[in-house]
Amino acid sequence: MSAYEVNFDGLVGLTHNYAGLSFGNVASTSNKNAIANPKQAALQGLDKMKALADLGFKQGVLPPQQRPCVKTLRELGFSGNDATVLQQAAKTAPHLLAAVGSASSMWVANAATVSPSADTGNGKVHFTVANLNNKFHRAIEVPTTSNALKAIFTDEQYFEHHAALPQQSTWGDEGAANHNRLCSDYGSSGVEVFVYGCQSDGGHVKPTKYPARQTKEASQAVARLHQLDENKTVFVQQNPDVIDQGVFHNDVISVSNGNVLFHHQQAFLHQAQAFDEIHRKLEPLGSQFMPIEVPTSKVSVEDAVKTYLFNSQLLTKKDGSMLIVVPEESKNNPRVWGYLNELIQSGGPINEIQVFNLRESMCNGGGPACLRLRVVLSQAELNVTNPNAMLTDTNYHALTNWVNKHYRDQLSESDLSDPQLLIENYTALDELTKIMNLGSIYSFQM
Ligand code: SUG
Repeated sequence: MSAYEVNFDGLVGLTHNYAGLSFGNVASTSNKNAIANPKQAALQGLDKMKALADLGFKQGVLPPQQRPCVKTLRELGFSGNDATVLQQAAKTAPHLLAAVGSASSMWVANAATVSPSADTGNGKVHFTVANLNNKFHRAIEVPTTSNALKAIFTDEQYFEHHAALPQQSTWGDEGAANHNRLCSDYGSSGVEVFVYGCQSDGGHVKPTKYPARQTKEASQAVARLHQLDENKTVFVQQNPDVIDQGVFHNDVISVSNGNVLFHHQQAFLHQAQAFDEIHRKLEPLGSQFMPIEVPTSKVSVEDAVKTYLFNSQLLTKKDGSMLIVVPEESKNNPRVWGYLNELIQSGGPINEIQVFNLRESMCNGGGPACLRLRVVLSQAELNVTNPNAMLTDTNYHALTNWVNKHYRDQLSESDLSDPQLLIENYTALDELTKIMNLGSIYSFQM
């Protein structure tokens, strides 16, 4: 059965800022207090979407969330009208205001884990919203993410939505950022590879400096929910040493597409054993596993983290060869750029590079792959997907105008207590709801 990989990119929200909220994510911590440009951030994201759509790739959009999330501040005991809640939080708990003000839902690789219908027991596309338990500012994304996915993939005949796993560290789940799928073609049954950072039941190696955000228990629960066949599922531990060097999600050190797994030499623990299992499970599905390994001698883990070489997108072109989409930071590093040019001339499946300026997102540790959620859809599934969530020319212009109309071009953490910013958010999101035909996914009243 033929199918498409549709990349749904997160639209950057109006409060995009640098608050240093993600311990273990080097870019987030080191850019704390920098001044952000939300308008430019959103336009940079839209430019990537448009360029890829123009190249013929199917491209969708996921909406941002209402921020600052006054509702969460109220749940934490702040009261009065919205302006009072914001001002009190700014005065007595600025870290909470920063957390509820984050635009982090833009990194939709962390929105959910998605299994295509070709892999699941009941033949539906399965979505499990990630609980993002390791970071408070991200855990509060869950309800709106769930509403948004249901507003886009509504038809219950084709789509099955699962609630996020319980909000407790045993079940720490970061969604598709730690999930790869290998297959011969998108519509055929594939091998789903779940990468975890630690095992909660103790006694196992784990990082010592930075947190492991994905647990094995969570990955196993998602595989059960999605009714995946154990002969087509692999669980692999990420190398704890690289987590301690800033690889906070697996998509910072590896990326898959088709039968290819582009990865760093130090990406996984027991790498050879894991690859052997992938190979064994993929072969009966008619596909030869093709790992492309980047040696440390050519690209260090530090360079991988700085340039996001592996937070790239691998996209299959019409002729079957692959395009690699990298952020400008990869081009600016001579070792990484040298490697990439060698790669595309090596005669392998990846033969073209596209470079994008995603600087605003990159400064918070979000590259091309963080900004997208891959959803494999058959033609029938695509036909029942909310068409307003697809990036057509018309939608691109509507969204660009919307950003230009509503977004500020400068924002710092201290602006989050401005009640006017909240009103700007509500006004903009109300309009976006109509552009994207989302219904009432937000809880504010206009
Ligand atoms: O969860 N950064 C995000 C970046 C997520 C990147 N996603 C993937 N690799 N898939 C995070 O750490 C920083 C926000 C701040 O510091 O203001 C932040 O949340």
